[in-house]
Amino acid sequence: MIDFDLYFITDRHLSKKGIVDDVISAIRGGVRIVQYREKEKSTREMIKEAREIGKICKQKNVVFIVDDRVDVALASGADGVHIGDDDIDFMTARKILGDSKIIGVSVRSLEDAKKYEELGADYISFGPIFKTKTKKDAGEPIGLDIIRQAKANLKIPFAVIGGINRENLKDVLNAGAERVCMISAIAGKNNVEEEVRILREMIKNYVKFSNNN
Ligand code: TZP
Ligand code: MG
Repeated sequence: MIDFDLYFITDRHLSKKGIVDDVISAIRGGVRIVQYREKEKSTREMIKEAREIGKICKQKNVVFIVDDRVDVALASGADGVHIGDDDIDFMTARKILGDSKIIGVSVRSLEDAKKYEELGADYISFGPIFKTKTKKDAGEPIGLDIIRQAKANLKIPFAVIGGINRENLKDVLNAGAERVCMISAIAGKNNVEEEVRILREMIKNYVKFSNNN
């Protein structure tokens, strides 16, 4: 079963040094999963970039996921794809990718999470937990309570996303989250490696502490 703590998602608009540099730095800082997220470039450009990032991830044994696009995921040899409501439907993605690839799904409710768990999703991400400027159509924040519900009801791993940063990370960990996705809180930093290291330490220490108590 796929597992990770901090999930880094690329964003070329927020990036200070370019997304390839960010991925290298994030991996140096300790992330074990990277998502290539690109909404505007041509398919050909996406495949080129995804191949470059995928190669870096493979060398370091880091899971590589492509956002939205099953074609780009396949063409770049990615480990899987991450889809939401506006993307290819889950069953079609599974049919194309087969059982060996990872499929993550974005949801806003436990009901949808259960539905995708039953369909065979590998992980779920809930969001936006807080307000976010990164995804314009993310909708209203769903809040922290979903974390308690997910912990009690899901068997597959789940992550949280949306407006999470160094300041409010404690709140999502406190609510029981063990996996956190971040875009701006990492991609917008000058020193991505250092930021990732700090964030991962916070998650590891917190999860260790709460498991001992
Ligand atoms: N899905 C729900 S919120 C979001 C996505 C992709 C954006 C998260 O970005 P940030 O900068 O971590 O708030
Ligand atoms: Mg999507």
